[in-house]
Amino acid sequence: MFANHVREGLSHPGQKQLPCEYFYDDVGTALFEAITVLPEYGLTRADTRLIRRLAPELPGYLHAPVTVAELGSGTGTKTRRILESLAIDGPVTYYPIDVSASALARCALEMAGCADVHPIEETYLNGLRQAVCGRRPGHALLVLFLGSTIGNFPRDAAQDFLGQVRACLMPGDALLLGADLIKPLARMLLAYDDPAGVTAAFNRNLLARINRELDADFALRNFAHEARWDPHQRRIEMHLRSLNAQRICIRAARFDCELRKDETIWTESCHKFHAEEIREMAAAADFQCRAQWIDETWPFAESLLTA
Ligand code: AVI
Repeated sequence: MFANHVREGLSHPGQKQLPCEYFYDDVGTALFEAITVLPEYGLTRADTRLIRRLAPELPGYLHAPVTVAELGSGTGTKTRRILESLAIDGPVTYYPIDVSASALARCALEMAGCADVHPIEETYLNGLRQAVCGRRPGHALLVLFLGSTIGNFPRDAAQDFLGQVRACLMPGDALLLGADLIKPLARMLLAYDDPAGVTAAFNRNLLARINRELDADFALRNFAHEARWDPHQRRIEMHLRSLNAQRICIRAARFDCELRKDETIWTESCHKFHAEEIREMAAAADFQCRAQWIDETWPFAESLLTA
């Protein structure tokens, strides 16, 4: 699978690309955790601040008892406040959904005190379908999709994804969606090109992972990290720019990749939103936006969308 995706992406006509979901091996996950505490990357702190603010209000929008399913839970750290707040009105069942078994194991340990935890090691929608099958009769389902992961989808895929989540839900269920908002350009660029070079290391680790897992010979020092803003698509793009003409051998993919000097490999898109755009996307997916909380320090929105 990984080998096929790498071969396809690097032989893509025009712009070479690699899928961003492969950033998150153990090293990539550790580097991402470091990104979340960088002073230049305010996104995760804004998400956490908003969750702290909205958690006490959430039960007012939902009929207890509540089952919570979190898409891409990781270790679930941010979710504790929400579970604790919902647990005031009765026992909460929590389905953390993630492809990382180690993150789910930590999550199950840490959340055991505030909910009945059932980890699901799956992709988002497959996991959600499993959680829906496991929901108890009479429970409202609250789906969490935090951290602006929606921004890493192409815009049309994000819209489609919301529609697919909606199709899993029943009236009275809800989706809490976190999305990063458009802010001044310099601030957005610095968040993805920090002076300490953590994001650059995160980006280059994708090549290091290909070396480790697919027996390739990328020389990481021959690639420069680049963050660009595309004003039409309203997204930061991360690229790796080849500093010279080079040929890379990826043995396990039975593929040789040729790069020209200054040619780039596009590794990630991070779309940014206007608050009203999120409400429009929600409406187009047949959700109603019941509430929206916005962080003023780092413009970021948490939207509660009901089915
Ligand atoms: C996971 N995701 C929301 C992050 C983002 O900001 O789009 C991934 C990331 N890439 C570079 N820095 C952070």
